[in-house]
Formats: sequence, C-alpha cells, structure tokens
Amino acid sequence: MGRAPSGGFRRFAWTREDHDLSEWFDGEAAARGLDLVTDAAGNRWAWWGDPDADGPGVVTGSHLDSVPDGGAYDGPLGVVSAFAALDALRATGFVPARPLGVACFGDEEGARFGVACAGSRLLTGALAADRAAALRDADGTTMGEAVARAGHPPLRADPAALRRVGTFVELHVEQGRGLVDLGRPVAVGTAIHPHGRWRVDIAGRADHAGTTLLPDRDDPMLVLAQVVLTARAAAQRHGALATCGKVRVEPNGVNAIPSHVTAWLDARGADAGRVRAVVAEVAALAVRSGGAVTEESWTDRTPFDPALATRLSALLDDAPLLPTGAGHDAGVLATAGVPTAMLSVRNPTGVSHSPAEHAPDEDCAAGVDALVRVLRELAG
Ligand code: HGY
Ligand code: MN
Ligand code: MN
Repeated sequence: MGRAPSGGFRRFAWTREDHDLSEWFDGEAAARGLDLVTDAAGNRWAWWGDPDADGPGVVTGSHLDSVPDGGAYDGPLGVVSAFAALDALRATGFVPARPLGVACFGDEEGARFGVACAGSRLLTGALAADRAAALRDADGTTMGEAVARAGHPPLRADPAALRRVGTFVELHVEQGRGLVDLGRPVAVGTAIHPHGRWRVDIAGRADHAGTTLLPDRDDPMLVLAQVVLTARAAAQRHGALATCGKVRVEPNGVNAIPSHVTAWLDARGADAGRVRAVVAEVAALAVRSGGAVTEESWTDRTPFDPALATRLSALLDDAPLLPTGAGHDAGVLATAGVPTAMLSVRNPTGVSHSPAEHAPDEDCAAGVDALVRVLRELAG
C-alpha cells in the first residue's frame, strides 16, 4: 500500500493510504479476535485481554506511515512482527497473565504536517491538541481539517488509553549498521539520541532571472546554500549530524529569483549541547542574512528503562545494547513514564528512509522470535 513510483512508499497521515493501512490493521486484529480500540489521538490498539479489567497490559507495535519514498520496513516491520509474535505465542497454547496489545501509532514520521511522533505525542499530551490541529501540510490543509475529512473526532490526549500500557516494546528495523558489524541479528535499545527539527525562513525579492543585474538581486538561494554548507561544517566540527532534506522555494520558477525560501534543518547527535551548537551556528548565519529560525520539535536524550534493557539483553543471549539516532514512538512513551524497550533488527546496509531499506527474512524471523521471548517473559 502506498507504493511510490520510486519503488519506495508514500504513506502520509490522514490520507487515503493511511485509511487503507488502518483498514488492514483492523482486519488483522479482527481476524485474530483482538479487541480494537482507536484512541482520542488517532492511534489504534488491538487487545488480547481486557486492559481496563486486568491491566495495565504489555504492548508491542510501531507505525505504518512513512517518509516520502520511505522503505518497506521502517514501522511496518514492528507492526507485522507484533501480530506474528502473538500468532506464535497462541500456537504454543500460551495464555497471557496480563493483557497483550498491538499498537499502531499514527503519524510517526511527521512527513505531512512536520511534527514527528504526532500520534504518540498527542496521546501523552506532549503535543498540544490545538497546536496539532493548526499544523499545515504543503497544500495548506490543517491537520484538523484532514482529521475531520477522515471522519475522526478532533485529536486530543487520551490518558485512559495511556494508562492501559504497563510496558511497551517496539521492534524496529535498525536505522544504521551497528548489528552487521557485531554479527548479531537483534539488539536491545538503550536510548534515543537528542534530535530536533528547525524551520529556516529566508526572504528574498522576486525578480526576473534574465534581466535583473546581479548587484540588484536579493536572491535567498544564496543564503540557503550557506545554511546547508554551514550545517554540514558545524556538524563535522561538533561531532553531530545535520542535513536540510526539505526545501520549499517560492514561487519555484526556473526564470524567477525566489521571493522566499524555507528550509528544514534536521540536527542530531549523542550530545545535546553539541547539537544545539550546530543549530546556533546555522541560526546565527540565517539571522545575519535577515532570515528567521523556528524550532519545530526537540527531543532530548531519551533513555529506555535500563533495568528492562539489561533484562531483555540477558534474555536474548546477551543481545547487544545499542543507542539509536532515530526517533520513535517508544521514546515518547518512555518520556511519558511508561517502562519501554526497543528491539532492533539487523539492516545489513544500515540504509533507511529510502526505497533501498532492507532486512533479510531470516533476520526478520529472528526479530519475531526475540519478540516472542520478550512477550512471554513480560506477560507470562
Ligand atoms: O526521523 C526519525 O528519526 C524517525 O524515523 N521518525
Ligand atoms: Mn522513520
Ligand atoms: Mn520508524
């Protein structure tokens, strides 16, 4: 679903593709006799057992939305593995001592409205409902309008849904190549590195590309070029990561000097201070040139429950304990105080957010086996 001409996937929140994926999820849950709940933030939960009566429960899952031209595994591997793990547990006659849930979080990538983990952040209250509703996509449609068109009530936090989660475990394809160098198929997550998104607005003066003399130009593309190069140089110097993967040029005409350029900076790294230093250098340059920088989201270093991580690593034959630079709904739940763990499945090239993203079937199967053992340990 949502296959793009690139061979990758384009599954944005509150679109037709998203609707089709939700129907798929609901069908898989119904086929297993699981109780389906959609929470007030638009996330979907499929329960084996009643978390309100016997909860809180043990939940596993991930997301189904994607970045533009994303890969097949980022998100879906965690949801599919969750269903497969429940099937494997049932096949052995396992009956959970605590309710077991499969979660599908909405709008994890923030590809359409710009805020990552929007579904889980709305759920926990980390993203205010009114701010979310007012977020606009490239066409100017607000999230509130898109949600209404999809037939869902206005999104808001859902403390009751959050209380049903006693422990959350997210299985996710590895985004980076730590495991291939360690020769292991599965790792246990220790933390998510600090990361954020900043919008850089650069005004120029629209004019004719073929007649305006160079000294008379106010061309924002020149500042954009400096922003991109400064971000990379500062990241190099500070031992961080940074890129501008999304740019909007107005009016975006070949023969028109732009009136305005907007760039989005994604900066991350193991040390929050270093990430902030990179952003500060980019912001100083942009502001010096008359531009403006707005922080759109920031996630500080998010440790997963260390006792739980150690326990799961031991359970999984001393699976490696690795941090990640990728943001996840698991990080949002951990920040909300839910005991949370992550399992990552080997990605031989480490490539992600690309049609080339891949995990070999045998490693995906190893991920399901690990998840079965974890769920048996936590819900048995
Ligand atoms: O951007 C991320 O780190 C995640 O894939 N949402
Ligand atoms: Mn992703
Ligand atoms: Mn993901």
